[in-house]
Amino acid sequence: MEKLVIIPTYNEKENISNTLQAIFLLNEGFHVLVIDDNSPDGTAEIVKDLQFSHPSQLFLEQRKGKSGLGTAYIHGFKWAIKKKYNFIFEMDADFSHNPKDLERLYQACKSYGSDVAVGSRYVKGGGNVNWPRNRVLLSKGGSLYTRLITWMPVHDPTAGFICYKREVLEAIDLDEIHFTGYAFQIEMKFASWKLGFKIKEVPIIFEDRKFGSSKMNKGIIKEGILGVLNLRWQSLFKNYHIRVKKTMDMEVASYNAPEAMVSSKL
Ligand SMILES: Nc1nc2c(ncn2[C@@H]2O[C@H](COP(=O)(O)OP(=O)(O)OP(=O)(O)O)[C@@H](O)[C@H]2O)c(=O)[nH]1
Ligand SMILES: [Mg+2]
Repeated sequence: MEKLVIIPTYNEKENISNTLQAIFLLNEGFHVLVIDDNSPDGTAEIVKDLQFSHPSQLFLEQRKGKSGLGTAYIHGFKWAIKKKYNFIFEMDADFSHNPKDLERLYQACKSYGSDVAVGSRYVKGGGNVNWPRNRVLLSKGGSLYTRLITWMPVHDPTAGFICYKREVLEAIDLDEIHFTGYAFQIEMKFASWKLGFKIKEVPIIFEDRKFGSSKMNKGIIKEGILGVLNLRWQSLFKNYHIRVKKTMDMEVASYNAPEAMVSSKL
């Protein structure tokens, strides 16, 4: 179990099939877990059809309704840890993230010593293509704001194309991550950084989606603005790094949980 790409989906019927095929065509041994929130457009049915041709590579988790990108990833991270994948990726379904870049993110962690590799638009060689001016401004402004407040040394803190070593996700108490949108992406990097993990930015070109519609909304922006302040406050006065660090007791509890369930059934 080496590499798992987690893709959250909500109404991505125009994109999901091509995205999955593009990942499998790489022939680099990536497994994919789609987390679908009961998309009314039938995204999950398309994934199920593809599972017939990729039974040992493609997995699907279906949730009852739209609960946000953050909780979808937390669900996927827990699934990946349980299955003992070594490298766990975040990726959008809408081709904004080029599947061909997956291998460079992987190599940054596997061969060049990073714990977290961030596909970054705001380092040399990276950029945005076809994104409306207001979205670029929002993204760059948000990155600057996050860096000024948190002092986190990441140029693209809202990026969502990422490779984590399993050890990073195991070290974070995932039940303590409550944000759902951009703030979720910022907090995952912030927690990794606060726990002392090495973050490396790998340049990527981010392209605006051609099909389907954005799930971006004002609530996500508001959560981002307040969330960054909250993270800084907690790290200054509330021992953030202790709260977010998974303790040995928790590890033992989650390790014992399945056995406890089995014996109670017996
Ligand atoms: N499971 C799940 N997936 C979601 C949810 N919201 C968004 N997604 C997926 O998360 C990924 C990113 O969402 P997008 O709407 O593309 O957000 P974005 O990339 O910030 O915005 P755009 O650039 O405008 O597309 C896509 O694959 C979406 O289908 C959600 O509530 N649940
Ligand atoms: Mg998108």
